[in-house]
This record gives sequence, structure tokens and C-alpha cells, in this order.
Amino acid sequence: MPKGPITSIIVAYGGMNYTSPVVEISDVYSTGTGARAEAIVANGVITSIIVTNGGSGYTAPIITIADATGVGVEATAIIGGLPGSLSGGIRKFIDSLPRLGAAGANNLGQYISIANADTTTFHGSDYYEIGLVEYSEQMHSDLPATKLRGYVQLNNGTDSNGQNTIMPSPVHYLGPLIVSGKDRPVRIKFTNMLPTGADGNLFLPVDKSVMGAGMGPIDMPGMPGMKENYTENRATIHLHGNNSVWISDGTPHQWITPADEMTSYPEGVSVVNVPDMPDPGDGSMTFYYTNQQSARLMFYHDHAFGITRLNVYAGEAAGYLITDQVEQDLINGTNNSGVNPGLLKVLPDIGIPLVIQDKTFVDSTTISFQDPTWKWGSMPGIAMTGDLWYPHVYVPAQNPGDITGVNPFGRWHYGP
Ligand SMILES: [Cu+2]
Repeated sequence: MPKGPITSIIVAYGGMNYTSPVVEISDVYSTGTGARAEAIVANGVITSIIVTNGGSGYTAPIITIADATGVGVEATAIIGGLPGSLSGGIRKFIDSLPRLGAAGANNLGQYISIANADTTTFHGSDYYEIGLVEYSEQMHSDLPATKLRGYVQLNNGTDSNGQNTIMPSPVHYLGPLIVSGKDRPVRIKFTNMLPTGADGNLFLPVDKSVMGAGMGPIDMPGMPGMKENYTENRATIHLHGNNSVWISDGTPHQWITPADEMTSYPEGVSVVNVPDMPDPGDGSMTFYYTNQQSARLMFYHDHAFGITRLNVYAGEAAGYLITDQVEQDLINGTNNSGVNPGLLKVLPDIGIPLVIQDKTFVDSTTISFQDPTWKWGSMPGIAMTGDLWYPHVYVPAQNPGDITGVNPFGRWHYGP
């Protein structure tokens, strides 16, 4: 978070009956030191507060006025009121947007990779082998690298001799984008390559009271009545918005664990592979998409029972774009579809996919005040700046300790 000296204090309401007020300046996160200020009183009202020493390192300053007789003053301390007085934090508009392909890399080297189709292994279809891996990527100039999980292409399309080639591409956040055409089927072999055992646990808090995230139906080995938990490295691919047949939908019950995971639940109960593709083996699934849809931007993402929101937040999402003859006519100034008799070039290209996401990052210097029970991330138990943060405390809307009975920050009502 940004830190700096206190550059001014604004009095919103001067109160009454003040005689010799003393201004005390503290900080919500205990980061600031050294600030001093004096209150100016006229007829018992504080008319202004003068900063005599701005101090340093303030993040969220609090003004307290001590006085034997006065009440009611309201004042706000300002940090960053002078150009260049702030340091730290995540600055706006510093990094450019990662665009499509290596040529679209931004200043951090981020870009959304584009998958290369193998057009020969399955005649009439585009074929992709997609892995799921754990990796790190720097998301902002003011952050260290962030631990993520995401998709990566494992084959490399079709070479100039028409052969399927194997050359894993580097993993890129929100990649690899699959570009397909209306009515051109896409086939995918998905392989879960996440870590296993304790390393396979998510680096985000998992609420095991959510159905599908905690205990499953099977007893732990040798412990009758003690149910074994589902693992946190379960994953699948669901193509969001696609007109998919159910066996390839990637429903909440169509997930798979890595091949070498030790678990009584190696795959979801509804996993069905594509009948005319080879058995992909443990840790892999196959999918078939008809793409009988008009041009559109979709995305594929994880859908595993009980942890979908966490897996997608961790990075298990990528773009999927269908183009069609109508769109191509509007790009190329042709009229094969019949919608463009004027042969106009209306569209410059298939577009620039825009993806808007909401992420919160851990700041190791303030997390112990903001979230005292945070214990997840890349070094569980040690708060690491740049780790993804996720809510994990259910704050009740009732507060028996407050005379109103209400907790204004609460979101959850007690049951009867
Ligand atoms: Cu979805």
C-alpha cells in the first residue's frame, strides 16, 4: 500500500468547548512515525489543524484530539498531498496491457499466447493438448512475481510437413487463447500437471464447508467413519458459453487429479472421454467442441466441484474465440455470407479481447492488521507480498457487543 508523510489535515467539523486540544496522530497499520500537528481554537471551535512535522511512512493515519472539555471535532489526515511524497503501493497506468501473441508483449513480457492447432491428427478437427501447471508471473511493476495456476499448450500444432509437433510453449497468464471457426470442431486432450500431495493444496483458503470442497463419501483407509477429503488439485476445462455435448461440458463432476496423486477420488463421477479419441490415461481427459455457434469471445476455465471460484481466481482461465463467415466478410470486405453486399470493411480484425478481473494482493507489511489470521500463499504461514489474497472470515452482521446489535461491516446473518 502507498506510504508517505502527512501533508495536511482537513477539519470537517470543529466541534465545541475546546480549550487546549492536543493532536495525536497514529496509523491503522502502525506504519507511520514522527508526525506532529497543532490545533487552532477560536471560541471553543477548532478552526484548523496545522501539520508541524509530516513524519514518514503513514498508510492510513488516524487523528485523535485529546481535550479536557471539548467534543465533536472531525478531521482527516491527507497523505500524498505533495507530488512525489508517496512511495510503495500499486501505481495506476504504469504497465501496458498484455495483448495477443509474442508481438503483443507488454513491458513486463506478459502477453496472451495463441494456441497452434494440430490439423492432422484428427481429420476435420483442430486438436490441442492443454496442460495445467503451477507457475509464477509478475503481474505489475510494483509487485514481485505472483504464484498462479494456469493452462499451457503442450503440443505445438502442425509443422510445415503436416506433422503434429511437441514443443511445450511457455505458460502465459490467460493463455493459450484458442481461435476456432464456426462449425469447425475442436478436440482437446487436457492433462492435470499440478503438484501432488501437500504441494497440491491451493495457496488460497479453501472453505471445506462448501459442498464438494471437503469430505467425500469414502472412508479414509483403516479409519471407518472418517471420510477422506477431496484434494485441492482437482481441475477440468469447461468452455463457458459453448454449445457443448454433455460428456465434454466439463461439469462440476467432470474433474481429474494429476496422474500420480494418492487419493480415493482420482476423478469426478461424470467423467466421460470422447469416444473416437484414444483413452488419454490417468490424469488426462478429452473434450470435443462442435463450435456450431456464431462469432463470439468465450473463455474456458476450471469447474471442479467446490473449488471452481478459487481455481479460476488462481488463474485457471483462458480465452476461446470463434470467428465465422459473417465476421470474416466484415473484416475482408467480401460477401460470402450475403450480409455485406456493399463489400464494406467494417471490422479491422477479429478484435482485441478485453478481459477484466478483480485481484487483491497481499502486502506483508500490513496484512497482519488487515487480516490477522491469513496463513496461505506461496509460503504458508509467512505473509509474502504479491501473493493472491482471498476472503476467508465470515463476518457476522450481528454484533452483541454493540448497543445497536449491528456490525456495519458484517455480511452474514446468524441462523436461528
Ligand atoms: Cu463459466
